[in-house]
Amino acid sequence: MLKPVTYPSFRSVLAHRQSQGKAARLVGAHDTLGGRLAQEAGFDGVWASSLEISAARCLPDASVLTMTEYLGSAVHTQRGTGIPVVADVDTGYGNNLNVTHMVHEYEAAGITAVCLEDKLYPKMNSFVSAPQTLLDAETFCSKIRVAKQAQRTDDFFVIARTEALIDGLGVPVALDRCHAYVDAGADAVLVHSKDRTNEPILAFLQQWEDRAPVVIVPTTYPDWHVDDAAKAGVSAVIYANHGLRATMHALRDAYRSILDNGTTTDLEGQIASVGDIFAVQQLTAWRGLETA
Ligand code: SPV
Ligand code: MG
Repeated sequence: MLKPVTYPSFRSVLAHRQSQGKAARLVGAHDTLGGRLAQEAGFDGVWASSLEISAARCLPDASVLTMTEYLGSAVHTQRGTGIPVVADVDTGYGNNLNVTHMVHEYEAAGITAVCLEDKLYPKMNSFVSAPQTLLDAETFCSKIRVAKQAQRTDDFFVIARTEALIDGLGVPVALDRCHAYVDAGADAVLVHSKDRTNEPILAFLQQWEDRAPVVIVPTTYPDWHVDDAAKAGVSAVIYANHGLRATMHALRDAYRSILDNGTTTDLEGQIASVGDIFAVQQLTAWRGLETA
């Protein structure tokens, strides 16, 4: 029987992990296959990463793609995946009007959580050495307020992401902004950092007093064990781009091997079988429809 894939909301998954004293773990993806493999591995959710979605088209993560294109990737991922997608919606694609439209569209399409960041539109990926100028805090609070007003169900979850540390403004500014974002209605905050250690995040957590769940993206401080992060007060950890990076490595190795060896014999044991592909396609169930 082929039924549409069902999935819990991000809010319920986060609450469940919190009740276990654990942090939710999410991994970046840009398509259904990535989402399905994340689910198969046991992740709690999928991050519909703007970096991955744009890189999959060899475009910069710089507000080049449109909301509709990001939405399409997030929705394809969610439709085939039994864990919730958290959509990285960058700056909300413009001003309050764009944010409102974005929430209407994402929620109607079945996405249960979005993450809005406090940079200027158009934004540039946080790891690029380029100006990472922030929107003033009150204007961003206004975006959070309209996002929360626009949602149809109580379940829809809005994460407010501050880039204060990315912009070099320090922990006190990150704290001030996150307090203001929670006052404006944010369901959680994401504190991004490109520091090589977890120190700024730890300093943030020590002063945060658990006001709302804290989400982190430990790309540049990869050695912080998820359980230690949870003990320090982190509610969700996003491994934002590791799937894409693993894919690039694997494809390069496989393509090189084919060209260098002149056959694919060496590769056969290292790549998925065609049967494995049929399995993710649920081919047997689909073929059953031919004679149903
Ligand atoms: C993404 O994965 O698109 C993110 C995280 O927003 S980062 O690339 O670190 O900005
Ligand atoms: Mg992004």
